[in-house]
Amino acid sequence: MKITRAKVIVTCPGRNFVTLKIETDQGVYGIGDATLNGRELAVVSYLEDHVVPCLIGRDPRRIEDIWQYLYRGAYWRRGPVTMRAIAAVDMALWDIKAKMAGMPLYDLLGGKSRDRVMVYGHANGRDIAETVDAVGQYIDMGYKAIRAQTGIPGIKDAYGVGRGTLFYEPADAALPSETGWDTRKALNHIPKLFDKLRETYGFDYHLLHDGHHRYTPQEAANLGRMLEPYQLFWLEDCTPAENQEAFRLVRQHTVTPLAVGEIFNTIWDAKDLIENQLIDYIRATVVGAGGLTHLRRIADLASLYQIRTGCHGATDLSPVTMGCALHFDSWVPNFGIQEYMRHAEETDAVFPHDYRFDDGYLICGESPGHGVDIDEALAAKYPYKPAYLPVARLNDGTIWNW
Ligand code: CS2
Ligand code: MG
Repeated sequence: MKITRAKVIVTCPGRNFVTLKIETDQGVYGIGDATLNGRELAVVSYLEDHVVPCLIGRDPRRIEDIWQYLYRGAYWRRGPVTMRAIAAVDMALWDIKAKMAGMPLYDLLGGKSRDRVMVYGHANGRDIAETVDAVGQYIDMGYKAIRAQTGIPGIKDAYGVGRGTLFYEPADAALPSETGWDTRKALNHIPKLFDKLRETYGFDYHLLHDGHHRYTPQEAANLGRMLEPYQLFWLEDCTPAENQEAFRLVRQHTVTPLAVGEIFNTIWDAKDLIENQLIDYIRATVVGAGGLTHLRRIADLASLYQIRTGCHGATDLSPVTMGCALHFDSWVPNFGIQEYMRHAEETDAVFPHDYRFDDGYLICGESPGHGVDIDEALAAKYPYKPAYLPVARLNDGTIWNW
């Protein structure tokens, strides 16, 4: 069996997505996601110019060998562009193998460990009252877990607050828009949001919050401690993780569960965090961390320390990643939760898929493969539109972590 063609499809049905389609001499094809929000075309070139020529003629059944070939063979290991390109190939190859076996992908991974996948949605508002309302709407839709973000008085476009209460799309401008940040104001405001949420809805729902890399370790420890009475499911990205050791200080001072990893590319980004038990949830996902082949390794390492998974699932990961993630989530023994921001209707139409939402859970489809396809004719109607993530500045103009 041979790979005969691999094609990169760029489309913007509401937002930009990069998709890889691998075709074989047996008529079976596979689909992979290669979207890197704000740097999409770098991955397109990496795939078209440097990966596709190496794939033609290879046996698509040799997933592990092709993974190692692309990872070690590049010599320049790791990084978001390389690992997204490898992830796209990996997803497409698992899709092909599962289709050939006539099995849903989870069966090939080892079979289902659960019937349904608990997801969390994003509730946000310009102020506490609006966010409390938005959380209520999610509860009404059946969600058991909700991430809550709010506008903060005195901060221009605080992280996580979108247009309308249910949708949030940060990559909103042809050049990065400028937002503000003020840690003092945030530390004063965020606990009030969770106080109100618990007072309004009680303690039966899981609540989550994303710090989006804004706090120093000491500030993060302080926030974690202040949030303890509200028993969060997790506090995410409380401090940047390039220095994994930074989480030790946070950990020493709070029992609020910690989650990190949406920008991790490999197991090496998480190794110290996991082995030193500095986190509770690992957020690496299929497209970010080298596909299913590599994500499995991260999850297995995490399982030794009772650390559970919480795959990134924002709208900048295409339905292809969501489909793969749901097969992974259905199988992985140490599953925690899956993030689920709903895609726009146009996105869902371009990527026909067989997963579905039901009462706070996503249910993985049963069709052979990962269950997500691309409608190429429809995709062609939505040409690429440059869109960047924002930047953040402190009051004195200093660039901060967005
Ligand atoms: C976020 C994302 O989903 C999350 O937890 O941190 O919204 C993130 O900001 C985007 O994926 C960046 O594109
Ligand atoms: Mg996040």
